[in-house]
Amino acid sequence: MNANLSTHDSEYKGFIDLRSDTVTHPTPEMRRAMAEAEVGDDVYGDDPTVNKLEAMAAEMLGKEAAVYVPSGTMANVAATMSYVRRGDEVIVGSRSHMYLNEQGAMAALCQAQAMPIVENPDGTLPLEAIEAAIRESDEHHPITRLVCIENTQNVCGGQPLSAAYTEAVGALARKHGLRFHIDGARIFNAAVALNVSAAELARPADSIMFCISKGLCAPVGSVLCGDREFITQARRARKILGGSMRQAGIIAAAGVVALASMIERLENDHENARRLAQGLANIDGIVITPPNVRTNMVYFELAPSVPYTAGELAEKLKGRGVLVGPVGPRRFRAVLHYWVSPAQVDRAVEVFADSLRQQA
Ligand code: TLP
Repeated sequence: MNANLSTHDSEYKGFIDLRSDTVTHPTPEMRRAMAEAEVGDDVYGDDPTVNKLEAMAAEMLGKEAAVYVPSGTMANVAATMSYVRRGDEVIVGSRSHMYLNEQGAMAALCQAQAMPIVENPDGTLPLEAIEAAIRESDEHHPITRLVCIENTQNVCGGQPLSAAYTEAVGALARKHGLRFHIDGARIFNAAVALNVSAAELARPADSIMFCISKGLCAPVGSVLCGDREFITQARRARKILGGSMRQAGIIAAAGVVALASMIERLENDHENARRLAQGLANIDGIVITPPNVRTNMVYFELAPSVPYTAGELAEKLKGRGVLVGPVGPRRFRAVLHYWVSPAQVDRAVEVFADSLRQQA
């Protein structure tokens, strides 16, 4: 582990907080950068710190331009809104954030409909299924406009999607004249896990968004990247969505620190995720699914022998200082991040083991 930027004991009211990487606080370096940030009115393009964050993001993702938005959800919605016309269809994963967790924004805000495709266990959308979903030209049909993938794929286990797979989706999109967007909320986790650059993972796509507010520890926001023309459209979409901010350099400053210094250390979170998975796998009553942990997420289930639901167990764990999110009646997700140290991982495993022993 990188000693300086490894992981730190949680500061959150004494809890070991495994609910998400969205719970991360800014680091001391970020707080200093925020206090000292140069700012201006970003709607006039006058905020030097926002401009710096957008320029760094565009360069790191290998795109011409970028726009800073308040959330990952807004980044996905602004991207979709920039591409589609009323009644168009969007090919998207059935377990993706864009399909499951954005309140149907594709329909509600973009006037498009989703064509959900069931993911493979590794988080990829089968290429044949994507191709089969593309509508033939017929006046009865909507027009297929856009294909979206999620990298890492959260609900499938934080799975990183390879550059070769992304290339294949890009080739399919080009062949059929579709636009291609990546929800790369955790693209840097994927890049670190696969040992490739984020730009390589983004290259075949017209646009990609990533979050600075998750494993990278900045407090607010996401960055949407693409070519200049697309970003002009996305800025318009951000405006109508109410996401244009003024002296946003205060929060963008943390993003600049994140991009400069918080990426390589994500490997520590992946190592801690494997440590947690190994610890949990040794406890009677816990089944890790999928068994291979690739990035910073660990999904697991209670064996049928355990006489409690995930919600009931989560309450007991909370009473003992461990916060973990139930994601189904018997299923949990634990997410590792900067504010969980290896010692806290071991402590969390102990608390799980004890709580399940008491229940037996
Ligand atoms: N994910 C959150 C929850 O909303 C589920 C989490 O705790 O994982 N894309 C992906 C792949 C995401 O996981 C998320 C957030 C978003 C987009 C949205 O980002 P925000 O929360 O900034 O709107």
